[in-house]
Amino acid sequence: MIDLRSDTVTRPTPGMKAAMQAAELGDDVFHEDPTVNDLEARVAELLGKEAALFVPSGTMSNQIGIKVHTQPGDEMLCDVNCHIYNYESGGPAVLSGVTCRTLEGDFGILDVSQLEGKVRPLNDHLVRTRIVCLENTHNRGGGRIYPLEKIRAIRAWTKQHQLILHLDGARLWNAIVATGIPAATWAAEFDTVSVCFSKGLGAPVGSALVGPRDFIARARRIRKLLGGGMRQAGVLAAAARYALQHHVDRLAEDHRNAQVIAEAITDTPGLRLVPEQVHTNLIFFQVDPSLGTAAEFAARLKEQGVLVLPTAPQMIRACTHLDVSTAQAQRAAAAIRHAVPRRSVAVG
Ligand code: TLP
Repeated sequence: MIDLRSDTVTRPTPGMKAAMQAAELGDDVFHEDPTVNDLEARVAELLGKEAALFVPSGTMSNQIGIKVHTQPGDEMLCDVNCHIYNYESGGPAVLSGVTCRTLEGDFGILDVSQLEGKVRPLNDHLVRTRIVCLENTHNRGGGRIYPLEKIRAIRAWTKQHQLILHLDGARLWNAIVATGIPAATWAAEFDTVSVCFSKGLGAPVGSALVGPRDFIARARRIRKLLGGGMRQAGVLAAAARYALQHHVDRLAEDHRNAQVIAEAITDTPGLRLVPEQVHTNLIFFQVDPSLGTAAEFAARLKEQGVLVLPTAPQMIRACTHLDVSTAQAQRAAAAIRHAVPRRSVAVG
């Protein structure tokens, strides 16, 4: 099977497993796991922040971030399709008592003009506008990369209004590789950043939350509260460290493979890329109802050994990653072309 459902489906490589096996371990709740400590130091340095916290998932990382930054009754501003609002089980409401005010981004990308006028005045009746969350690359935006100048304009605006700016950078690595803009340049615009090792980087588990030292100390406490204090977590941190060392630059291959699949979609009548351009490793496409539903189309691809993810009645996501070779991307492209019945062409 060629599994294009998500870049979370990768399995640790032999090199990664060897690194996990060799990891020096201790009890991380006592701050005594040398591998976790080393990973946290490296990630903080890479992102140009004072400190980092290793956590089990991107969801926990984002939600700890929101909880530390807010009080119940606060409000978060975000794009309507962002992961934090849609796919984290209502975390801001459940865990932090925070309401979300959503804005219609352009495939996930907000312009500062959309934020203007959205800060609520101080008034006993109103929620307190407290935090803005962005996502880069944007998952439901089709893997879109946030233009740095747009982030900078939003940052200037959040500073002006004394709001927190948090980044869900689950796939920030893809943006770094696609643009050549270093991690620290992106992170400099945010108070806090969450990054994942378990997406394109291919680690089995793990994310990191980075920010100022006092923020991370408070985040550590919330991680414990949520049951995310892990003991000999170095076995997982070793995988993340290996991924950082070996699997960042190769994301360019995933982006090239995504183009191979995108081309097949563009060439195939009845299928349409949404958005029309694929910039990183996520490919979203619409299935014309004449070809059936997204689920039916996905079932036809499955018969040919390709798994994709229906995300709406007529929408599908495909995703390239570490466990998809160029030859497999080409096979998936051929399967897509094959899954659409050829129209008979009148001859003569
Ligand atoms: N995304 C998963 C699903 O939850 C949709 C996927 O397959 O893409 N931020 C972003 C932008 C994400 O895409 C994800 C995972 C997360 C956060 C959450 O990470 P985990 O799964 O580690 O909690």
